[in-house]
Amino acid sequence: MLITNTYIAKQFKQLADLLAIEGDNPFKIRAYRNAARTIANLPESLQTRVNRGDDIAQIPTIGSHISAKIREILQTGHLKKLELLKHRFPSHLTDLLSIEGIGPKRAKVLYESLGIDTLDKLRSAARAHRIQTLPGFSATLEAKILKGTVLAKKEGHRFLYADAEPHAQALEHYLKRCPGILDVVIAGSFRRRKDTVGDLDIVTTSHAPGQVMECFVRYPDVREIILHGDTRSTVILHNDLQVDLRCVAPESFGATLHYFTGSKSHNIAIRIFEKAKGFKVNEYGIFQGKKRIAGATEEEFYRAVGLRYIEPELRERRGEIHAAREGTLPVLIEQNDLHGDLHLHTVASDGKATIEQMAEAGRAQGYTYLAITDHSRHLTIVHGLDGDAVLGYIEAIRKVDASLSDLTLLAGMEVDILQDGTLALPDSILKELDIVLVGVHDHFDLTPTQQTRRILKALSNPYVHILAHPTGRLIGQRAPYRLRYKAFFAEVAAMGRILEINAQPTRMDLDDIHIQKAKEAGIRFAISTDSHRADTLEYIRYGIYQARRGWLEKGDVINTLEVEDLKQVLRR
Ligand code: DGT
Ligand code: CA
Ligand code: CA
Repeated sequence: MLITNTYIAKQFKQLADLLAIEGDNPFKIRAYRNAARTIANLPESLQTRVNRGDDIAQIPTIGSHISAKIREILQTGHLKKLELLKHRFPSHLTDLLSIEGIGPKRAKVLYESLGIDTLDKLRSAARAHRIQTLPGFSATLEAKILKGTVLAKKEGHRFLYADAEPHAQALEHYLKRCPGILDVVIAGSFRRRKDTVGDLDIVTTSHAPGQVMECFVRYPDVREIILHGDTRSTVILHNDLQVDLRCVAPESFGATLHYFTGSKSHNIAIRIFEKAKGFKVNEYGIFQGKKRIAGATEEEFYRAVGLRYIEPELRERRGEIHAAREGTLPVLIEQNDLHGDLHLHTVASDGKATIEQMAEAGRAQGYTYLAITDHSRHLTIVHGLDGDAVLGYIEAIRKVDASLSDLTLLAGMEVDILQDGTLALPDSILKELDIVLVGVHDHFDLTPTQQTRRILKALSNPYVHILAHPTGRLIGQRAPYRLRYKAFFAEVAAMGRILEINAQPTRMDLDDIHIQKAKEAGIRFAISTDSHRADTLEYIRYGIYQARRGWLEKGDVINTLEVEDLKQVLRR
């Protein structure tokens, strides 16, 4: 059993919190709090020291009473005294203490009079104004508590890019019509097209920043104003999304935009790099002494520091600064480069649209080909197709294809990878298909070695082209399954198999980091939407963003090929 100092410190902090809510002796409580702080900051593990025979009672603020308790934690994994207290109070009650304005006494009142024992209940009660009437509370305190709970929620919560996008666009549209405003750009992780965003950071320019602030905080979707300053304000929208807005003079626009686009590590790297040249770089510009050398545009900003312009998606300190200096930055793929979508479902399995409706949607996207790739039947996919049904399904696709002059339909399937790495359909059927995707839909928890072997075995089938949603993650819901990535990518490259970049907003799988690694290993990709409805083919842009964050160029992606060249690749 490995017991860290952080864990021990947490036990003492919880003990102090619960004793305080109970109303125990303040001196005892303070002693536990001090001990928790000391332990959290110790340079060496207490477990190591006790094993070595050190007398830990000699450590300042510890003493014999607390050192006995530390030994108890090291031996049993917990504190009996704390476990008893925990039985008396609901498990999340101490979370209330993390909110500014709530100490143990108030937590006790909230719990005993309103039954509040979680941050969610606290937030609802504050919103319903049920807190201000309690003894020892006021309307002002209630407002402060509400703010605190909203922020606490934000800390632990990130928004899917696709969920934040409509809010960002609506706000941008509103801001562009504010009096006196010149430029409006949504910067931060949103501009870098990260698959999730913590908050929105907006950079604006104006000669009258006060007016811009006034207009911003009056945006109808604002639920709370956290800060209303002269050149900077922060609000929370009704969906809990926080928005920071800054307003600067036009001559600082490029430098400010660069700073708030980030990422933080990209910024830090640029700064170190520039200090060597004797420049001073800050969010308002690049200065030599007092003289501004650059700042109005990002292009000018990069030029002044001796670098090529770096696309926002690359600003993650993953080699982009070196590449910008050497002139080896990638020419990133664009949505117009794509000629088709290679992963679509229809009513033949669990989709909602017919082949014809999907074809119509593909044409609206400007595509020249689509792969229809319904599921094979398996335990987890009840509506999938089995042996005989597949032949009729291929027939149906070919028939629609023959009726279309401007769009080629490829007959494909997404075939389940079974636990042992074999496929849910026999080769005799697979060989009838134009394109075969395989995917994992169960047994997510194999060991990395087993999972790697399982998937590689499936990919070694000569009829297989593409691995769909390669890591199985669902953002915020399911972690990726564990693989031996290095060996896996090397093998996939050697076999010449394609990895999918699945553009469903909750999947975004592969992710940016793995895309970059897989590319370095020599792998090619397909960017597809995995659409189950006709109106989600436009999700393809999320896949493009992810591909760009993974440094992909047009040549790395097979659905940038014209249909005849694609067929060549699939024929192999
Ligand atoms: P997020 O909101 O968690 O999705 O990620 P970002 O990248 O939008 O981060 P955020 O909102 O905390 O800050 C926006 C940008 O401001 C960030 O990308 C870079 C810049 N920035 C923030 N803090 C620092 C800092 O301490 N140093 C430097 N150099 N830049 C910073
Ligand atoms: Ca942000
Ligand atoms: Ca921010």
